[in-house]
Parts: sequence; C-alpha cells; structure tokens
Amino acid sequence: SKRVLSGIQPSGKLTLGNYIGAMLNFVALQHEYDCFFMVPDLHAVTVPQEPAALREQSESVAALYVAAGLDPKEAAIFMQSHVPAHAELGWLLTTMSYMGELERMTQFKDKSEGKEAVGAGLFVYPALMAADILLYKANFVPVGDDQKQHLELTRDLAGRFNHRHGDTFVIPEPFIPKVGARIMSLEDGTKKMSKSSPSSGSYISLLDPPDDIRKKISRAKTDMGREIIFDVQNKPEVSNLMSIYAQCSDKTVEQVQAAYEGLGYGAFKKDLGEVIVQALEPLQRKYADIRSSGEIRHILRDGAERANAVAESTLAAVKEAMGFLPRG
Ligand code: AQP
Repeated sequence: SKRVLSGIQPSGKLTLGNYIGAMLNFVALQHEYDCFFMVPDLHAVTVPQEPAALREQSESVAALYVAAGLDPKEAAIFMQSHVPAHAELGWLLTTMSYMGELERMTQFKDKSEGKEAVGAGLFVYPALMAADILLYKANFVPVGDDQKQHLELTRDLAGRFNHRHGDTFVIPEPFIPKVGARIMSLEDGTKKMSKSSPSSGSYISLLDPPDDIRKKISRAKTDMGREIIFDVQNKPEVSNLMSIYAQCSDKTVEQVQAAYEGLGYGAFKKDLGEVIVQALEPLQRKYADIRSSGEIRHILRDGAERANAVAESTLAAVKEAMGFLPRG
C-alpha cells in the first residue's frame, strides 16, 4: 500500500499548531497507509539544544504521538538518529542541492534573520528532510502549509536524482489539511505558532495545565472591533482563534461564527479556553500513563527496526546508482 512519512521536531514543547497541523492528520492516515512517523532529532540540532532537554523532549514527542492516537502496531514510530541512513542520504542529497535553491527557503530566512552566527545545518536542513522522505519512498507527506516549500524542493531533488542516475526515488505529494493548515501565534496573527518561540504566551503547549490554557486564551491578542467574524485578511487574530475553536470541537468555522453572532470577544474566548482544555484532556491523561509505564523505549526500538529495514535498502540502491564501490 501507499507510504506516508512525517515527523515533528523535538525542539521544544509541542504546540496546538503541531497538533492541528500535523498530528491529527497522522492519526487519520495510519489505518489507510503504511506509515512512518519519526522524531526528527537530527533536525532539532540545527539550532543548539541543551542535551538533557533534547533527551527529554525526544521521549516526550514520541509519547505524544501515542497519546494523540498513533498505534505503534500500525505506524512505525522511531527516532531519526536511530536510523543512520538519514544522515548518509542527507549528505548525498546535499551534494545535489544548489546554494540558490536553499537560499530561497523562507524558513531558513525566518530562522536566520537578525542572527550573527547562523549554523550551516539550518541551511542544508531541506536536503536532510528530502532524505527522510525519499528513504521510505513515501507517496504522501502530511505537513502544515509552512512546510510546502521544503516538500517542493524534495520533489525537485528526487527528480534530479532520477534523471541523473535512473529511476530510484518516488516523487512525493504533499498532504495538507484545509482548515487549520497554519495556526498562528496568540500574540501576533501574522506569525505562525511555534514551539521554539521565546514567548510562552504565544503558543498553547499540548501539556499546558488547564489553567494556563485558559489564561493564555484570555490574554490572546484580538483584532479591533468586537465581532466574531472569520476574515483572515482583516481579522487575522480572531480568525485564528476561530479555526482553533473549529478544529478542537469538530465544527466548521461557519458554525462557530453562527454560534457567536452578536456576542463579544470575552464570551467567545471563555468558551474557547474550555473547548481546548476538553480537547486536550484525554491526550494529557494518556500521555501521563505512557510516560510512567516506560513503554516508549520498546516502541522506539521496534519502530527503528522496521524503519532501518526499509531505509537501508533504499540507501543501498542509491549508492549503487551513484557509483560507490560496494564494500564486498
Ligand atoms: N503553527 C502551525 N500550524 C500548523 N502546523 C504547524 N506545524 C508546525 N507549526 C504549525 C506543523 O508541525 C509539523 C512539525 O513541524 P516541525 O516541528 O518539524 O517544525 P516546524 O514546522 O518548524 O514547527 P515549529 O513548531 O515552528 O517548530 P520550531 O519552532 O522548532 O521551528 C510540520 O508538519 C508543520 O507543518
């Protein structure tokens, strides 16, 4: 059956943006496709990570995958660094990438903006991401729309490789949800909600205690005026809160808008806080169970075994096609 690969970096506490833009899709896809969900720790170190924090966040992300509903018997759940082929193919694809195309990546521009020293890993990151996807011959890659550009580059690299060295890679397609494709910061409706933001009021962490969630929503920035209307152009902040509401309550934004006609921001935000708390309650409970059981280590070991089997065979074909001398 068709393959799916995706992952969420352990570069901070996972946010509602990661949940709505990525995890809900992972869960929906697992029964229909042959799924590989990694924890991209090699990507996380493109910006400095404190070792103890990286270790904790890595296990936390894996546990959140399961808590959100991924079944380790269906999907392979694994650490990227447990599959050495990622780094190796990442290098090979780096050699096939052009400076110009990497310079055009908006995420690189955003993350390097205003910084004095920018790590080279941040720059070549898209080649490693291409390796992640191509190793599994993934047909679909569920990502938020912020990752579309990287996926486009992956398609270019796959095509370039196939053209030079013969058909080796499957050209992957993006799989982007319509609503909630991009959840924005609670403090600035023009920036995406991001787990590595220095301001914790800008995001809802999936593990935030209920009172923190209520507080963050009540303090969330709202636009001028007082009507609850979905209008991304003119009311980005309220529209963002409305899509969060819709995603967390299985409603459409139209239904949310109808329900709050004539009511003010205060009433809407109060309800939104509760809607999020309730949506996250089962996930938080399951997360606590998984962490205390210690089963994550076993899940990751099994996932790495399944992932390595596929990745090693692709890498062997790539090296042969490129002309590397076999070890014999
Ligand atoms: N705000 C968002 N709205 C919708 N989807 C989002 N994703 C991230 N933020 C939002 C989706 O989550 C997946 C994992 O992303 P990632 O952790 O690999 O890197 P990222 O996109 O850079 O996510 P963050 O949270 O912004 O992390 P940092 O701050 O470390 O860079 C992707 O599918 C992404 O689309």
